Amino acid sequence: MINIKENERLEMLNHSCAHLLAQAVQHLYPQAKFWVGPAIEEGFYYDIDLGDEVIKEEDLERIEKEMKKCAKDGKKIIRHELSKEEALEKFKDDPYKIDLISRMDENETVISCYSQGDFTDLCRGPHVETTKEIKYFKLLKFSGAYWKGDSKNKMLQRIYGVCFDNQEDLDNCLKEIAEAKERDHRKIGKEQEIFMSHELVGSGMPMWLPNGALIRKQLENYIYEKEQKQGYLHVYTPCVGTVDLYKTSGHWDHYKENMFPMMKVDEEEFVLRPMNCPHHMLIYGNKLHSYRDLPIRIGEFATDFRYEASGAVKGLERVRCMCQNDAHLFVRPDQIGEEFQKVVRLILDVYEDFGIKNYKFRLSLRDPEDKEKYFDDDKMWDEAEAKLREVLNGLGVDYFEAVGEAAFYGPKLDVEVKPAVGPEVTLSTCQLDFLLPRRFELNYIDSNGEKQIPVVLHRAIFGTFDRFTAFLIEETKGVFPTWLSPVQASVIPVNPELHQEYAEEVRDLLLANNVRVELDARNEKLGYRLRETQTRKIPYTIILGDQEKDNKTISYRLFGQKDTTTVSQEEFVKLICDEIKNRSLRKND
Ligand code: TSB
Ligand code: ZN
Repeated sequence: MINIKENERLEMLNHSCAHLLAQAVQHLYPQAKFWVGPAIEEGFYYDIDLGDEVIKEEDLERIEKEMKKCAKDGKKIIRHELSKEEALEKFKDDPYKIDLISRMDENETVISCYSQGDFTDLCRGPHVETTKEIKYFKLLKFSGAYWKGDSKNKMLQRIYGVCFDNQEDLDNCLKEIAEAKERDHRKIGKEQEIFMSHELVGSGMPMWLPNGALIRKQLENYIYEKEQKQGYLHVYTPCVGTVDLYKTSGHWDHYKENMFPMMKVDEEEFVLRPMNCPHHMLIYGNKLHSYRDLPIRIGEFATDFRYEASGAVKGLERVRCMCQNDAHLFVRPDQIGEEFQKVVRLILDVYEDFGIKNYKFRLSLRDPEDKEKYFDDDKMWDEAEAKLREVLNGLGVDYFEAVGEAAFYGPKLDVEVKPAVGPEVTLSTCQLDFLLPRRFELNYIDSNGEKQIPVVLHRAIFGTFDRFTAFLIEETKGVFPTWLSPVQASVIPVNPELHQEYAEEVRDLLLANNVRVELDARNEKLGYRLRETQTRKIPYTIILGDQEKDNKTISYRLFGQKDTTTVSQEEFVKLICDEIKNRSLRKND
């Protein structure tokens, strides 16, 4: 998908198109007041106060028509400069513009406006020369958006659109948007009955349906095996903790706005936990440790609750109740490099197993100026950041650095992926932490019998099962590898009257070999039943007729393919079971 912000001409054109949108809206809704209308990566938007009016789907077309009319007039887009006083006077009836002007920098003595015909907007520019240039555009969607993004403020109407220099580019972009909508995990998740939401459970609280639960269980088994092989110790802990626990960890001071409010039970003050680190710190502290015992890797598939803004929650990707594939690795300072390297290798290994190629490593560092967010120990930060860089360079992986994105307790490596719709999100993460072990007074006994403080690596390979599943749905477009498919094979007797018995024999054989199989002996046409295996994206369709029955063979088709292969029962069982056991990617990928 093209990034409008990376192309100066397109950025200017989209910004001008936002003004054209505002001009059209002003014609159609004389009460309209305008907040801001920037160009964004996907095009542009404008936030508009329409009084009590709420934009509806059919309004977009009407506004678009008016925009075309305004553009045709071919009015020149003219820049005027005003002093701050003049600007305040000119826009005195518009509280939004007054707000913008009064917040402008002291040094900004000249304020610019752009006019096109009967419409003037406060704006830094630049813009195209005439509205005639704004020809190939489309309004895409609308949503509510709180003024300044604050839910205490008024909800404005946000209208999105995109603009290009020619029809072909616009068509391509619209095609990509349509494809992305098809891939959206919320759409596929519904069609394939993976998850559902219900207002009685609450927003950001999806429920995993049997198909989704099955996929999640496979993911759990997969990563559990990998972690066991690397010596992780898995635990179960409660999804609540006391306020004091989170005061000890520092989350109460640094993370409170992301937490659900406190609840009182008897004399104890509880919170739903947003993170599992404090519980794992206590588990480490439950025993004495020698330097020889380290690293100690405590893992958990742990449920967490976070307050995410209602406008931000999204399907399984951004939820308020999530399950992390979490672990905390307690290491000696001399083991940081090796342990961090192991985590990065595990991430690479897992992504390869899933065929995931579209991701970026982001090394998140502190902002040395921000003494409030980050604990104040420059030496520790510098050493930690250098260590992570050294490992990444040693492994030869590509990464970019992001200043100011570190957690309050240390620098981290994040894996960034782009969902079908919306901005990039973090999947895997590995975070170095010098602070929590101190706060929990953790230690180990070194070779001289002295107490030393361990370092902790927080890491989540899948991130959460929720977000990883959302991403996997979009990556695969719902065509999961056989080992993850809720139904792995569908057995279809050509004529149920003649072939049902043999079909049942084949189904039972596969069931006995732990294949998730269904028998479709419904009294429906063969073509109809075959089509259904395709819409349900079932990996193997087994078609059994006279020949198969007489020869005790199996004829199968892979999802998305027309040709049929015939093999013996033994061969088929081996073929499908090997594919499942090896967790192979789809053959036709
Ligand atoms: C890795 N304490 C660490 C842990 O030990 C931690 O909680 N890190 S985190 O805050 O980055 O969260 C871990 C992962 O959870 C993120 O990388 C991201 O993939 C996932 N995640 C975070 N917020 C959400 C959410 N609202 N919905 C779904 N997944 C989320
Ligand atoms: Zn943690």
